[in-house]
Amino acid sequence: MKKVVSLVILLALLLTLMPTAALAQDELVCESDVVVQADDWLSKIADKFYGDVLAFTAIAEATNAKAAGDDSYATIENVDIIEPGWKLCIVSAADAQAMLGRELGASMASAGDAPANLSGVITIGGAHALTGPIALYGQPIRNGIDLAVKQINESGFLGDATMEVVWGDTVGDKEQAINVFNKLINQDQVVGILGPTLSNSAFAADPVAQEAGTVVIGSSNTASGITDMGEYVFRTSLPESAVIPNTIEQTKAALGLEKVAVMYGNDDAFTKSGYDVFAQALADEGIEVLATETFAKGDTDFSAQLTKIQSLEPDAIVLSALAEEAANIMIQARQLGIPESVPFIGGNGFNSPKLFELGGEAANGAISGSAWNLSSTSAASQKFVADYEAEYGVKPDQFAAQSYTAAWAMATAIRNADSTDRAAIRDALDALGFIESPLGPFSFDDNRDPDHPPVVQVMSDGAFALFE
Ligand code: 1QQ
Repeated sequence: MKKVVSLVILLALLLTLMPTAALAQDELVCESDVVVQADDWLSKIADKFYGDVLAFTAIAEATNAKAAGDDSYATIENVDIIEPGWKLCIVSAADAQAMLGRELGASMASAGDAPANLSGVITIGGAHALTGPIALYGQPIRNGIDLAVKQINESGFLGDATMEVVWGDTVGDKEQAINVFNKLINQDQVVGILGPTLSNSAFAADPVAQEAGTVVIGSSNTASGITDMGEYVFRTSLPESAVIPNTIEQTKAALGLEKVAVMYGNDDAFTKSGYDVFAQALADEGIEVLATETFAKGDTDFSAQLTKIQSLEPDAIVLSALAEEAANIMIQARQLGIPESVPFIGGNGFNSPKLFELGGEAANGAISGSAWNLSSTSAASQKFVADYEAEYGVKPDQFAAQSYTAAWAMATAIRNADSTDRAAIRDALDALGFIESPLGPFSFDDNRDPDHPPVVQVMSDGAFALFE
């Protein structure tokens, strides 16, 4: 059974069910079409088409009546009825705009009515690694948040109120993260927290927020189990478990991987969790693991592990590491003579342009599972990149895109709650629906994790390109 549905994507409108003027079938010009593959079609389609063709809306009615008909455009009133096997017609953005009668991608968030009860300065906490080695992640994260807050305030998104961030430096250390959380919650009386940078810190500090009934949104915590800490814990960062299986599948298909060596940091929640996910994904793909070597934060000499790996002649080196150790490992591997034809494959830890600054040429060709790529064609992403560059003079990285999204999610929840009550903000965040974001239409799943498809990036001449 194949049905054809015209698709004009504006996922932000999905939940509002657009009133649908029936569109004559011959008026539709499909720029391309896509067959719904699986139940998670929505996020896949969003990833592929969001921005070119914004809005999904029902075009006609009586889908069910037409369900059996092949190749006739159906009108739907409820997107939930779309099933695998349906063929969707993708119309141009211009047509989409004409059909919807408004500009696409103009507003960031699918927020409710303007808030009536908010006033003054609403304080949120920013708890990130602003100094020390982890600041290479923390600084772009801070930039993403500051940019979002500036736009939130300039646009009057919170009505009479403005949003302000009180910053605390976690230094990438879990004890510091606990101190910062305690200060933000008890002394600064923040209504919610954005942070912390590392999963390692999140496992220590998020329980403080959970205990105090204060929302915390991570935007770079990618270890398994983060949101299991409680219903006040959210994240906009795709976990390793959502990026790595896809990375291994794609690199196997493209490079014909049969046997790899694995290295991971065994003293960090993120690098250990990434390792577990890699090990499972490699097993699932039937890729042989020739050796598994470990290291610890701050190590600088990796020659013993790499010499062993070199002798085994792997097709690739799978590396679960933070950027500083990753860069040193790459440099030493190339110095030892492990050729560039043996790429490094990593997870979220690689997703910093600093990998190239620290690793230089040795970082070229590094492949990483990611949530976002700079070249995303979506309107929201391109606007974000342009705004970020105008503000800071450099291009954003994935973590900035995720932190920008987290700040907008927080603001949208405050606006929708029309309250600064911590529990009300949590509930509004839980009920967020979709917001537009650089990551694509963004929503939290039932477990408060992000729900959108991953990408695979490759470091090429100092910048991330899509791995294809
Ligand atoms: C984590 C990570 C790191 C790469 C943070 C930037 O993903 O600690 O979860």
